[in-house]
Amino acid sequence: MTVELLQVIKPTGEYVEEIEPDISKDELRRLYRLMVLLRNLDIRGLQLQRQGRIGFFIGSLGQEACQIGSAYALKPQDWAFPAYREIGAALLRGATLKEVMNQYFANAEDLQKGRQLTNLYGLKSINFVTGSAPIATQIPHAVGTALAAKIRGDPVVTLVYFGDGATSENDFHTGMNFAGVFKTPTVFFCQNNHWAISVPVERQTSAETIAVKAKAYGFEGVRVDGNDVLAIYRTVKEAVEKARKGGGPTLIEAVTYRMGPHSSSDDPTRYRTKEELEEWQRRDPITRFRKYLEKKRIWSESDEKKAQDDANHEIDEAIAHAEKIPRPALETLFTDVYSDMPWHLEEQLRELQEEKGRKEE
Ligand SMILES: Cc1ncc(C[n+]2csc(CCOP(=O)(O)OP(=O)(O)O)c2C)c(N)n1
Ligand SMILES: [Mg+2]
Repeated sequence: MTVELLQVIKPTGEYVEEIEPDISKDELRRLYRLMVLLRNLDIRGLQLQRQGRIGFFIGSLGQEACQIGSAYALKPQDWAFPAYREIGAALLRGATLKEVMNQYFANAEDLQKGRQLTNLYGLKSINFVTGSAPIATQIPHAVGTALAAKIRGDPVVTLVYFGDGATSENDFHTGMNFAGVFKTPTVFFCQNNHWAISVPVERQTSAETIAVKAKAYGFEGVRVDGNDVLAIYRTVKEAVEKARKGGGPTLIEAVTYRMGPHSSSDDPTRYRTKEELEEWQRRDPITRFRKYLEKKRIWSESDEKKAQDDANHEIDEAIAHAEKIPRPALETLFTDVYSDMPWHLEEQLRELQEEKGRKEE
């Protein structure tokens, strides 16, 4: 029952030519630059939180290949259902850094008007559903959307992101079972990053792998090296194409590692060893992809410097903009909830405005 781990790029940067996906040089470079942007954004995001400039941060350090490789396999009409680490997937699908930063600062330009946790971004125009903080709730949503597409005959696939911890939730079972029975066009993308906050993956399941669980639901499960962007792209693309052709769902287990803290409220040194982290740092997905690009002679030292400088410059600009924008207006607590504001919310809004007026006197 063991499912093998698919790898295209070896840790040395060597690659398996027969399974190397067909991506142009410019596109490969673009994907790498996006991974660099995401890495730098992560580092800066945590710093902003530590400096007290934003309230909370949840990053994806070490999971950049998972995000970029998977989202790149989707078409614009497909839908992504993220958990809470998938800002890289949003950027790939067309979110701008400025929009993302407005969300970090929960300012008046934040499309969600401060209602969501940092990085739980969503944007309708890119079919990117707002992030789910309650673990696994997005799984049945993705399956339901896929079923709707199937009934309507729309060539739409849904891709749902979740962690190893989420596989212990009822919603994982509900979604997997429903998808298997109704053969919905859904790709289940589990980022097995070995930890659910402080709970190791060994405590989530005694199954040999997460991928094998698909068998019990009547569909295919595959295991892919989660630090190999090309292996991920290849695997997700196959699953997406199969789903689009009516072949039903696939469960993909991307084996990776959360190199940073669970969130800005977590201290991983309390539950895992330095050695374990160092072992995974040696498997860094960005270093691996860079070695591959260098082997193919399409990446140089000066490209690297430019990618780093551009990323940091873009982040600086987005921060400078977002920090200048004031907080959302008080009324936004009540607006955008119902199309017509009900009487009890009108009453609460009035009370709050009166209270604010009193304080300002
Ligand atoms: C239903 C529910 N239970 C508990 C939590 C608290 N919680 C937040 S993240 C998390 C760990 C989830 O781990 P995993 O699914 O592996 O995702 P990862 O954070 O590793 O990406 C937990 C238990 C929650 N948000 N929702
Ligand atoms: Mg996890």
